[in-house]
Amino acid sequence: MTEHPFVESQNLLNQSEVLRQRLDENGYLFFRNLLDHEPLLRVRRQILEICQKQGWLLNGSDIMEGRGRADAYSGYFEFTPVYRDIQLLEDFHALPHHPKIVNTLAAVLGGAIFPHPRNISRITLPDSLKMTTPPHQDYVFIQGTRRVYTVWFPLNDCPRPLGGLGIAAGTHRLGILPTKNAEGTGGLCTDIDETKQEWHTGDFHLGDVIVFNALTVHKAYHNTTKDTLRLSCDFRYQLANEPLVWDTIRPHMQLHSWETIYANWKADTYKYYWHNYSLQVVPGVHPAQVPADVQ
Ligand SMILES: O=C(O)CCC(=O)C(=O)O
Repeated sequence: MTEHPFVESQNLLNQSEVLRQRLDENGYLFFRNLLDHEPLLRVRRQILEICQKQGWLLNGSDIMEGRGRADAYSGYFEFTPVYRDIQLLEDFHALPHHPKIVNTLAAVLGGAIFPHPRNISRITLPDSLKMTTPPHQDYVFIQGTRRVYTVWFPLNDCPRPLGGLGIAAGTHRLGILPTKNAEGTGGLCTDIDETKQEWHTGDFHLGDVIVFNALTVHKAYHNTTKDTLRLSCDFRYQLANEPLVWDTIRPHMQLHSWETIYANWKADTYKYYWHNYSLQVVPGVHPAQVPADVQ
């Protein structure tokens, strides 16, 4: 297994052709300090307030430190009360529309961008090795088009011990790979030899963003801290004229209807925004049933 620091692309933001070539070559783009901190910290605070209400934070700690209990949840049923409240947050659902993300992707992909509304936030517990996201391709979970891109960023500095991401550079060129059942988020992993990949990784700082193709194999690292929660977001984007499946326009995990999610929002800007697009919706299948390309 070889490891390589992320190739940084923030100096190429006004050179979309070079960015496109780099994305085609490595399967990802990493930008330092792309996003202003204020909206990220606002969402961080709101998520941590929900965690605190649920008793997940360590007593007496400053809320923004995100110091949490390693045993805060042990499965879906204990996780959902918190995630249900996160999915109601207007500021969380506004983040994927950040102009720096949308404009960068529009320039790189060369057309109008559709941000998926199925927004995901993650809370990874300290010392929770079994929950770490295994190596996988997002395509099997998203489907629709192979030209769909994940934008991932942490909601605070995320040095390696807090569990950042690793990208198996160039794996998007291998097509859809076979999957197998696995422990950890998603429950499925790509059936590849991890030790033979060139893993690109590094410490994330607040505001850093990684963008990768849905066929790029990636994984999380263990949160090995004793008492710190790792908070992150993953949002998905594609060209508006490419196909997508119905689940893409449903709330993540479908814990609420959109109507419930919108009930207390102050602004209408992002409510049902996909009605303004002529989307091409195609059928999807269970992730385990997505056929691999013939290798
Ligand atoms: O944050 C994680 O643990 C996994 C993120 C991921 O796999 C993704 O964004 O597709």
